[in-house]
Amino acid sequence: MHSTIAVSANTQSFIDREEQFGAHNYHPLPVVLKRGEGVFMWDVDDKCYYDFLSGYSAVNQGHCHPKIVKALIEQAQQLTLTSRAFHNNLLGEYEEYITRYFGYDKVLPMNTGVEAVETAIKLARRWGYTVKGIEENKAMIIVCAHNFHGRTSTVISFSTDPSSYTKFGPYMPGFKVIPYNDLEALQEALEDKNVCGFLVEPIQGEAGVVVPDEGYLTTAKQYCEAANVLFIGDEIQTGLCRTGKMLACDHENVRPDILILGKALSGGTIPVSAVLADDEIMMTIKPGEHGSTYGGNPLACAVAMASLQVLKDENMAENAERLGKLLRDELKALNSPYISLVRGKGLLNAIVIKHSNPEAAWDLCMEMKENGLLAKPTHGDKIRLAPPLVITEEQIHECVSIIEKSLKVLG
Ligand code: IF1
Repeated sequence: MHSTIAVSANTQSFIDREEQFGAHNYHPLPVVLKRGEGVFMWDVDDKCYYDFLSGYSAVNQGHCHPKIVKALIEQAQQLTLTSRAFHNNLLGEYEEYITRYFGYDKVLPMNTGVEAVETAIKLARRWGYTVKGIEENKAMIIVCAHNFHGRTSTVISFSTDPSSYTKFGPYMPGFKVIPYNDLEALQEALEDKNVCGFLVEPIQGEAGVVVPDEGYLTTAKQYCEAANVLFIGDEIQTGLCRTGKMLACDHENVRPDILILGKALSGGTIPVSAVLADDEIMMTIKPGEHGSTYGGNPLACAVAMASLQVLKDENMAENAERLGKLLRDELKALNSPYISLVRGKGLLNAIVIKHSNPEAAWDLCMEMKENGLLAKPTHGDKIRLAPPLVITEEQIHECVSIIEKSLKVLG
C-alpha cells in the first residue's frame, strides 16, 4: 500500500498543474520546492527540508552558493552567448583554468551530461580510426551492465535497464556490454582489436551506488593501456568532490584518458559539461566536426570557474570524506532490521531497505519528507543519501535522527 500521508491543497495545486500540462516522464515525491540555501530547501508552504539528493549531485556546493550566484549574475549582465562562430573573452580563461585544474591538454565544452558522454564516444571512435587504425565503422566501445550515462538514443542503446531503452529502438550498434567490477570480462572483451574505448562510471550511481572492489579501476586502466584502448571515465555524478576526492578515480590514482564532467560543474545553476583529454585524442576532431550552440558560452565559463574554485576553497572533498564516513557509521549503528545494507563513498551513499512491503522505501521517503528530509527511492528498495557537501557534522547527526525516527513507520 502506498503511504497515505496527505499533502496540502496548495501543494496539490502545483502538482495538478504539472500533471495536466507536463509530460508524465517522472514520478516525483509530492513536494513542491521554491527556495534553496546550502543544505536546505523550502516548499511552497514554507516547510524546510534537508536535501539528501542534491539534484543528483549537481548541487555539491550547496543550493544557491553565493560565490556561484554572484558569478552567474555578474556575467549575465555582461554577455551570455556569442555562439562559437565568434570568440568570447572568457572561453580561453576557462579552458586554461579547467585544463590546469585537472591536468589535461585540452577541454571540449558542452552543456548537459549526456552531450559530454556523446562527445566522448565520438572522440574515442575518431581516435580509434585516425590514431589506432581501426577499419572505418568497426570501432567498438566496451560499457558495463547497469550503467547510466544519460538519455539520448545512442546512450540508451547500451543501457541494460528496460525502462530506459524499451520501444525506443532501433539502437546504435558498436557497444559491448560486460559485467561491472569484472576484470576477467574486461580482459576478454579487450581482445577484440576493434575496441577503441572502455566507458565506465567509477561508482555506479543509478545502479544504487555500487562501489567496485578496490583495485578495479587501477587494473582496468592497466588492461586498457596494454590493449591500446582509451579509458573513458564518466565522473558526471561521482566527480567534483562528491566521493571524498576531487574525482572518484583519484581514490586509485587513475587518470582517465578521456574525463567526462557535468552536474556540479555549475553547482546546480545552468547545464555545463566538459570533456577533457590530451592532444593526441582531442586534436582528432577538426573545425566543423563537432559542437553545440551553447557549449563554451561565457555565462557557463564564469559559472564553471566559480563552481570549481569553491570546491577547493571550502575543502569540500575533505568534508565529503569525513562526513560520509560519519554518516555510514551512524546509519550502521542504528542496527535497523529494515536496513540491509549501507554503502557508498564520501557523501555518495545508499541504503538498501529490507521489508515485506515492496513500497517500504517509498513509504520511508514519504515519512522522511514529513520529518524534514528529502531523498528518493530507486529500483524499489534503495534510497540514495547524498546531501550537499557543505553539510556539517552537527547536521549529519540531526539527519540520522530524522532517518531513525522515520524508520518507525516501517515497524
Ligand atoms: C534523470 C540516475 C543519477 C549520470 C552519469 C551521465 C548522466 C548522468 C553517471 C547524464 C545523469 C541523472 C539524470 C537524471 C537522474 C540521474 C541519475 F538516477 F538516473 F542515475 F544522478 F543518479 N552520466 N544522471 O548519472 O547527465 O544528461 O542528465 O546531465 O532523470 O535522467 P545529464
